[in-house]
Amino acid sequence: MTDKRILITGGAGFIGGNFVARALDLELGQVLVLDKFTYAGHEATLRQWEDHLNYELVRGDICDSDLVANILKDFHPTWLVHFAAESHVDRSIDSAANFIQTNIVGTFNLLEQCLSYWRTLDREDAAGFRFHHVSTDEVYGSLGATGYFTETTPYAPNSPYAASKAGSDHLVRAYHHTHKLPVTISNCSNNYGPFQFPEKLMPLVLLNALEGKPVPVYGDGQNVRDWLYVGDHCDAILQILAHGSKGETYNVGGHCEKTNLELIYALFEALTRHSELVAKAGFSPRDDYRELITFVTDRPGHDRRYAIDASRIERELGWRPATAFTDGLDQTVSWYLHNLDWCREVQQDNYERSRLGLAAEQ
Ligand code: NAD
Ligand code: TDX
Repeated sequence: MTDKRILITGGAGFIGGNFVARALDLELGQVLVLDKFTYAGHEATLRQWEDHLNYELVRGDICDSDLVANILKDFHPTWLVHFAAESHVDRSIDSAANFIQTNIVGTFNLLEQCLSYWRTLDREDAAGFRFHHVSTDEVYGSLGATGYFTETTPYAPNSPYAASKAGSDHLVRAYHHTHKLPVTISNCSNNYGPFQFPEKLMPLVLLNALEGKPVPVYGDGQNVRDWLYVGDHCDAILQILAHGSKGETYNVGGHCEKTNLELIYALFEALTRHSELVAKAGFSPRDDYRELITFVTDRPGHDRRYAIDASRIERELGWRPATAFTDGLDQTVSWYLHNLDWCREVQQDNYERSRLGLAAEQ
């Protein structure tokens, strides 16, 4: 057990929820989650920790200055790990206001409050404090058939989501450059694994395939993403927090480029490997899941290819993705098949919200 005090924003979401589990399993210290529980935040993700002595939860908005200031004063964090965001590209195309509010204004508010807090710390605590900002490869825009995003690739965000994340990255960088606030930033590729809300490609395909529903493929299905198992992303963040240089950015990726169709076919193969479990869960295993594929209208402005050059974090911090793609897929398929109650609960929660007209608000 170490003595870290870790404030985690967005800990009820996909990657944040996995990070909470990592921090508690590794007994890093005390964990406090600050989450607004939007449609993407789920009690079911954090329920297992409710009685854990090293875990606390505050429901609230990162845009609320008084709340954030009070949490910082009372909890006295050594690390703040900032996951909270609106994260789904399609939603940012439908309506971008929440993305600007949470991703830009919310990050600005956290920085302002952290700066005030950090200035009250004694020399040793101030030197040890870290604000880690979790960002995305989407800020770099789209690649052609060749090349990789490095930490010096110029920003060229194409979706309102990517633009809002780019804005937040610039603010974080500026608070270090101007005020010397000890920040680090990671720009990571597409994550997959347990607790991902089924609006994102991987869990959506999985659940639709199990239920025999159409699997929607945008455009020609040839867009390329670089896939990383979520646990490996959490480990990269921990390495950066422990050993990264203040004010620096680290690209994180899986060396695992797949077209969307390749990814979907690989998922179907994983489902076939798990046929027994599929049947046990009450679904009919299919001979050929490919017949479910349905090509639909492309996402407007759909980035063609993302691929990360992660050589900096590998060279300087010794991090490498530890989970082979097939192993990660098997773990993910198995997790969803063993956690269908989680899927039903988060889908029901989302259904209730849209019925009550909350989706546009939160
Ligand atoms: P997610 O949508 O699953 O979870 C976001 C969480 O933030 C939810 O729990 C939500 O309730 C919370 N939240 C939203 N607005 C809030 C607010 N105003 N105040 C407090 N809490 C709020 O997101 P994710 O996929 O886990 O992504 C986490 C972070 O990682 C995001 O910043 C995202 O940009 C980044 N990222 C994601 C991926 C990916 O593949 N999912 C890849 C690279 C980077
Ligand atoms: O139904 C679908 N059909 C489809 O073809 C969905 C939901 C997606 N797609 C395509 C669009 C993308 O090319 O699959 C690819 C992956 O889509 P998403 O799961 O929506 O992820 P993406 O848009 O790549 O963004 C993700 O990775 C980077 C996360 O949602 C972001 O938060 C992260 O920053």
